[in-house]
Amino acid sequence: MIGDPAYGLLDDAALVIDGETIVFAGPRAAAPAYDRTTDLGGRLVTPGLIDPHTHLVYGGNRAQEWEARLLGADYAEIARRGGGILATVRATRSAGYEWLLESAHTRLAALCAQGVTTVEIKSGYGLDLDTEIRLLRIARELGRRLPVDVRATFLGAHTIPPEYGTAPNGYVALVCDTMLPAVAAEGLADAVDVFCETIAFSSAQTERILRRATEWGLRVKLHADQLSDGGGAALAARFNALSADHLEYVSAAGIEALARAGTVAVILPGAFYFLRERQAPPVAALRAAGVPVAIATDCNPGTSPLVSPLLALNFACTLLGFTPEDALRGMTCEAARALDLAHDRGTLEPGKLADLAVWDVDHPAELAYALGGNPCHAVYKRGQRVSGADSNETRRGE
Ligand code: DI6
Ligand code: FE
Repeated sequence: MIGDPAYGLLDDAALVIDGETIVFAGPRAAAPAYDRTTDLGGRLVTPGLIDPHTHLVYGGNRAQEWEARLLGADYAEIARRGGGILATVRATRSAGYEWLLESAHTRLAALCAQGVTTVEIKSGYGLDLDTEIRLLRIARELGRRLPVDVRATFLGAHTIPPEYGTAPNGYVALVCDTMLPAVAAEGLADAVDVFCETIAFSSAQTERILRRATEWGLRVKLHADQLSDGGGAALAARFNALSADHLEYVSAAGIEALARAGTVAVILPGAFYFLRERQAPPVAALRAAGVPVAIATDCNPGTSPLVSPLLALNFACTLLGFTPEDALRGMTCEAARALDLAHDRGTLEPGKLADLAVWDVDHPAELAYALGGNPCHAVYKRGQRVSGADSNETRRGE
């Protein structure tokens, strides 16, 4: 592999791992004593990838809605007619726990196979107390079943369910006074998210929910300014949100507010691609203002049925002006910040978890370059190899 300082890349490097933790990362010649070695055959090693925004627990799929959109139907219009998120809510409510768990397991396993070792999973396709709790329990169960750390986010405020169609504030009250306390009491969520948008929750409703989440000691994040500029970024910043996500329509004032608050911008290139959006999120302006920029798959059935972190990197470069290096940072160190996990993951340095992805590539730009295929050779989670070939093998062709 070619050393490339732009990626902080080292040739002929070694990592020394003690239990779950990296204790040395640097030139092989400088490594401290160790008692067992694994030769990775000169392959590229990166931090395990981090996907900081998914909705991967759901019933059904929306392939026919996608067909209708290809023929000219509009996403917001479909939602107003009771399709969109509500179609998935119907399918999710009627699916059993086991089926939801198994189908989500399959999607998460696909992410893990491409090097993901930490994932955020939102609820939001239940929209009643029992189903939202079921989705969050499934998110936690997935973290026990697969070698991946799961951060669970309560997104009860994804849209107004049909039974509250004419009384949206009644649903906001249910979220604030019944669902949030139940979720918090059971320790089922690490954060709370709201879809702040004309077709979902107004800023006043969003603010009410964020205030209540903060009272319960939960960090917040926001689906902000995706389809219109509703002042979502500034609202997220006011609540010291971990992240503001989407941001296609964020204003200059919103960008300034994010920078001041240190809130991470999570960009979702899969949704931009799949909705065939015209308005790209202002990535250059976010960077110029000093906002950390992360990338996620947004894996969901309506706007981003994407189970490939590497394709998310590719779309970010091809469609949204990321460099391959910025894209990789977006799913490693910046994604760790978006989940408040930068203290123990996202880079390869002493003190961080030994969450590693080992790649069959010559240069890191290849991770974002290829369309399809899977160059992931092995994955280590907390120091243990959880996928890939046995140790001490040499690389093909060498
Ligand atoms: N924004 C999105 O892109 C997803 N949720 C959200 O708040 C879409 C979810 C869906 O269409 O099912
Ligand atoms: Fe989303």
